[in-house]
Amino acid sequence: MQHTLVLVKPDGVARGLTGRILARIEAKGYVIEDLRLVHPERALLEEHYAEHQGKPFFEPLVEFMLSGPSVAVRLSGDRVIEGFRSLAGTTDPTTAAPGTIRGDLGRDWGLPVQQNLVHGSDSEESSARELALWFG
Ligand code: DAT
Ligand code: MG
Repeated sequence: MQHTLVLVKPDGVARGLTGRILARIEAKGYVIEDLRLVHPERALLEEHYAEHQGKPFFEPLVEFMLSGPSVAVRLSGDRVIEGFRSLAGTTDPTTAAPGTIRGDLGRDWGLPVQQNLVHGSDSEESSARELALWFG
């Protein structure tokens, strides 16, 4: 059994898609073990996205994540780390496959790619680190 951190990012919360996104996660059979609405501080986001520091999209990404609350979810399930990333679709909503959260619900008309609705941890190491950051 694995755990992962899922975030419904500020665009997903602002567009009122939290329920639809959580419904897809639950329909897949994953278990919501904890859930909270978070107004993150810059320091939390800089740590969360530490691997991207120095990249050109880092600052716009952090600013976007500061633009409103996110819903943080602690999920459990068999192979949930790769399973959720598969459900989310690839990073860019324009090319994310239909049937995925980003592919079906992500807006792709001229919006920056960081507005892609969800985050999911990408390894056991990052899920442990990220769950500690968002849930303490
Ligand atoms: P993912 O969220 O699919 O794990 P990532 O970890 O590579 O993607 O990047 C984190 C976020 O940063 C991603 O959700 C959107 C944004 N991002 C990634 N690559 C980008 C790029 N080339 N230009 C703008 N934003 C980008
Ligand atoms: Mg990532």
